Amino acid sequence: MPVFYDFTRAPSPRRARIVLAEKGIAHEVRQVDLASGEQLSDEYRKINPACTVPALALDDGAVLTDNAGIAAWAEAVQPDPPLLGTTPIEKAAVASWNSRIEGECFMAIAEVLRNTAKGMAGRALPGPNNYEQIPELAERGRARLLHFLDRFEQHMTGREWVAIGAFSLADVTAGVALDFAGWVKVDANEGRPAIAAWRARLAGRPSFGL
Ligand SMILES: N[C@@H](CCC(=O)N[C@@H](CS)C(=O)NCC(=O)O)C(=O)O
Repeated sequence: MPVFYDFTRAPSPRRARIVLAEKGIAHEVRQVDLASGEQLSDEYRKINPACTVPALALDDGAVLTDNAGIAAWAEAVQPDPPLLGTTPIEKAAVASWNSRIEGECFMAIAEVLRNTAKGMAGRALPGPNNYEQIPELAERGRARLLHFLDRFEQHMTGREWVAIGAFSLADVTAGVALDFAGWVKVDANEGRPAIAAWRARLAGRPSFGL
């Protein structure tokens, strides 16, 4: 059975956790304690040299070391329910929105958090190398996040799901990202009724409670 390397509180493994749950893919869970730096231990580096979670170790010994790989693998081994779209144009829309949300929203939040949190001093980026915090990046990240949310509210107005006419990976990424925005004290629902209604739909899915 695949082994899923997780840290329950962190947003990135939550994305993969939701995908595995939506697909009904059985797996064992091992927690990697990011709070105590276990991701940097020699033992975990052997599993994922990038020192990040999520990672998914497959039965044949292959290790998938990021959300992109885990989602692609999950869709291939368990096509139902589809999360990456079914027609060519749907697949393009899901990939495009997923990439935009990662770059314009997820990364903007991470910029704020990682460049301000005292516990992340010297660890402004995840991974095997240490980087100092740059306070200006936190300011820029907050501005980028707020601009993204305003564009996203316009996009979600009159829509049920983010990328296509059905729940997809883009909803997973965006839903987790907007919960993560709470970590930097941004309430994505405030003054944005379309986002609030869509998040209420997401909250009704058991996978989002994991
Ligand atoms: N590209 C990775 C990013 C994963 C990532 O950044 N994970 C964070 C937790 S949210 C991490 O492992 N951080 C370790 C650290 O901060 O040292 C993915 O999405 O799969």
